[in-house]
Parts: sequence; structure tokens; C-alpha cells
Amino acid sequence: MEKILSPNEIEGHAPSIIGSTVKPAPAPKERTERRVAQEPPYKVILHNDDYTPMEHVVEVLRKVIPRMSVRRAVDIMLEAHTKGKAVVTKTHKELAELYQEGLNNEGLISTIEPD
Ligand code: TYC
Repeated sequence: MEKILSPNEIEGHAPSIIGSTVKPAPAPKERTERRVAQEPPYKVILHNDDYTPMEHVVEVLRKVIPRMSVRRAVDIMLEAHTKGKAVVTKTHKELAELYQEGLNNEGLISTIEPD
């Protein structure tokens, strides 16, 4: 009876690498982006208060959160104003903490929590 060779046994060795391509190591930025994308998300929550002027809230949101439009900042501010709190953004823990600190340093009340 003839033995049927498994691919590994052909030539008696591991699969040939002839014709395969070698992927270059990812650049540090790409590696960081991939790592960060795998981290658990956190919500940054803005809480209402009775004294901060609405314009200041919008200004601070735009100063602290990258690419925050006026429209989005106004919506978030109004949601916090009417409902007591609003989600500002979702991101990985380290960045969420940075945003929280930025908002709180400007007199707003924000917290973070796992999403
Ligand atoms: N409630 C504030 C006012 O009436 C405005 C405000 C909105 C403050 C949202 C904080 O997170 C906040 N001036």
C-alpha cells in the first residue's frame, strides 16, 4: 500500500518558503494604533451644573476634544443641561483620562466609566 504524504512530508521537510513574501515590521504609529484599537472602550461623561455659562461649556469641549465641531459641542452641552449628563466621546482609558482632566481643569464636571 502506498503511503500518502502529508504536505509537510514532501521532501521530508517543512513547507517551502520559496515564493512567499516577507512582511516588513509595522511602523511604530501603526503598531500603536493597532494596540489602542484593541483596548477596552471608556465613556467620557459630562455632568450638568447650575453655574457654568453654556458658551463656556461649548468652548471647553472644543478646546479639549480634538475635531469637536460647534454643532456637536452644542448638542452635548444641551443634553447634559437637560438630562443631567451626556456622553462626550468613547475612547481607550488613557485618552479618556486625559480628556476628563482637560474638562475638569477648565471647571467642568466629567467622569469616565467603562463602556
Ligand atoms: N446648566 C448650565 C447653565 O444653565 C449649563 C451647563 C450645561 C453646564 C452643561 C454644564 O455640563 C454642563 N448655565
